[in-house]
Amino acid sequence: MPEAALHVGSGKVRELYALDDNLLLLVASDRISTFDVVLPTEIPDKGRVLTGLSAFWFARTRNLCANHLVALRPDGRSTECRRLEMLPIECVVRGYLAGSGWKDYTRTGAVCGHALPSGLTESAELPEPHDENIDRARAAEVVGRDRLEEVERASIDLYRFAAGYARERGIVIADTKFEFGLDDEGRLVLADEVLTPDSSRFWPANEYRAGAAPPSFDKQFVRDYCESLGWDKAEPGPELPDDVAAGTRARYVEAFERLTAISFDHYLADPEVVLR
Ligand code: PZK
Repeated sequence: MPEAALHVGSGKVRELYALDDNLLLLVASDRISTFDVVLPTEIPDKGRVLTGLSAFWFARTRNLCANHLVALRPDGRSTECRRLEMLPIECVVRGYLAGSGWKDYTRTGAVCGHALPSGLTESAELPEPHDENIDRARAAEVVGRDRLEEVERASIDLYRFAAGYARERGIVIADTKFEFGLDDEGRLVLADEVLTPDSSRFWPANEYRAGAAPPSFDKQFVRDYCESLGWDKAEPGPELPDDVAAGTRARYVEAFERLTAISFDHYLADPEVVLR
């Protein structure tokens, strides 16, 4: 817990504190959720992996979009961020037809107001990455048409860059979610955590094929174990055995090392390596 900081918010596995009027501290815990339930067992260093990955992407996408990152703390799990006026929309970009997008498509032939060609299969790569979540008409009412266009452009540019980069390193980023805010001058700023396994769907590229649901890069052991128990996916979730927790930690570390090409031990010794 940071000293002399006001707690201003909680996510499922993260906490947000105010350091002063202009600066927030975002802290990623080692908690893990599956099927929307936070499990009682932590995954050691998961928060550090996600914080390091997010900082890595912020450093590499500064030319595409300004972001809120101010500093990465030596603990490797906390970042100081500029306090913004957040836009009340979530920007989901899908490059592949998976999860709720696939479900919507099978029912309606469209995903959140984007009509798609007929005959697509589960996990099919989409002809164009689509930015969506709430439908666009509603989003335009909330933030204005010009701002929405700016957010869509930024989201798709960020996704294209990251998905291409990850694909060369053996990871498919099937979809991802961005959150944006505005600074004092009304400039668009990328916020929250970005392009992590918690904000995205990561698949191992060598196991990807259209027509099936590929395994999750990070959570597959946890999902398989939970399915093997016949757990009803209601609270409380099950404890994870040591081998499942250790295997899952290894997958997070592997995602970090593949994407950054930096050893995770180096990150732990000096988190700022991801910014250089
Ligand atoms: C902000 N959240 C969601 C994220 C939580 C809650 N830079 C910013 N400025 C102002 N507000 C936010 C941010 C960011 N990021 C983000 N809520 C407010 C959230 C993580 C943990 F508890």
